[in-house]
Amino acid sequence: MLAMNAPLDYFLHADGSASKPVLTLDWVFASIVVAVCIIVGVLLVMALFRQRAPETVLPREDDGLSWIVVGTTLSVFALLGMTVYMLATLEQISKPSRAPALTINVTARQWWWQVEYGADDPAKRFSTANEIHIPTGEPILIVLNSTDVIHTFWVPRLAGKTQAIPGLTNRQWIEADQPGIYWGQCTEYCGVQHAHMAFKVVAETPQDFDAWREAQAKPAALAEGGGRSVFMSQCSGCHAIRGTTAAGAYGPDLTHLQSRQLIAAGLMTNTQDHLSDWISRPQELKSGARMPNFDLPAGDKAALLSYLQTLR
Ligand code: HEC
Ligand SMILES: [Cu+2]
Repeated sequence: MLAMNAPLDYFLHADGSASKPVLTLDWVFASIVVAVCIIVGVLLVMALFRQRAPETVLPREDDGLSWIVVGTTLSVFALLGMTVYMLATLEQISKPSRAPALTINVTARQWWWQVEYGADDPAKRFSTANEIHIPTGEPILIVLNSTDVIHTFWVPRLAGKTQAIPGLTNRQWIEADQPGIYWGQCTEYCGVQHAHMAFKVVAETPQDFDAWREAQAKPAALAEGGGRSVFMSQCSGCHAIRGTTAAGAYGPDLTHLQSRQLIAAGLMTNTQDHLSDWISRPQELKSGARMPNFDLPAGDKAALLSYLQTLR
């Protein structure tokens, strides 16, 4: 039932200009480190097996000094070179080549990601969760905050790690060359459900992105029926549904819940059964999550579930 199925090698690829220089740096550094280990190993084995005539006297004082000089010089140059290369890479990825086309506010929370898209027109602003859509081929600015503890935002294929710290705003830019789904994960231990704090970056063509954005900005379709009033009485304190009076900001915005493929930050796929299970026992599925178990009468539960299905 776990929906986190990021490919295992997801951190060994780079798909945008914020991550490519870092991946090259990784491989260069890894090669140097492995080469040094091999050289040291070979020298050690050679020294261990070197035969010395039994009558040999202890080495003279200057014996071996030239090797020390060679070794030290090589190390100094290698380390210096690596430092310069690393600083150059950091500089290269510190800023995108042109101003970001879009700014997305991401707030890390125990244990999910709130994702907000701003707009000059208040009617076009919206909030979603755990799924960040971006257009391809454009640098995107992620403005990071946290409401509780320190988390770390990491989409390995698109950029390096950036901390989300309460009371501090950090910035990270990302860019995807090709449409695709790029897995992200909180990479700073932030409590028991740290491992279940995943998210997805969905990169799509600018046209697809605009269509998505337009659909998300719309309020929820009007739905009457019992389910809506169950939602208003039980859930609206924590969850917002734009177009209704539900304006809770403690949990994910559910206006377009059905447009998301996963729920509870990558824990489960978004199916009717999983939603039903999630509402009944979040404390068993994601123990410690900030949503209580709901033991609703069967009729209310069924009505609530069909109401949730209307949130497309
Ligand atoms: C005390 C606040 C609170 C109440 C009340 C509450 N929730 Fe939640 N809900 C949360 C939080 C916090 C999360 C995020 C949990 C996580 O992923 O760690 C959440 C997650 C969810 C999700 C998954 C959304 C997503 O995109 O991942 C659904 C669906 C949901 N709640 C439905 C409901 C329903 C239906 C009710 C009413 C029966 C309800 N919630 C009541 C706090 C609450
Ligand atoms: Cu976290």
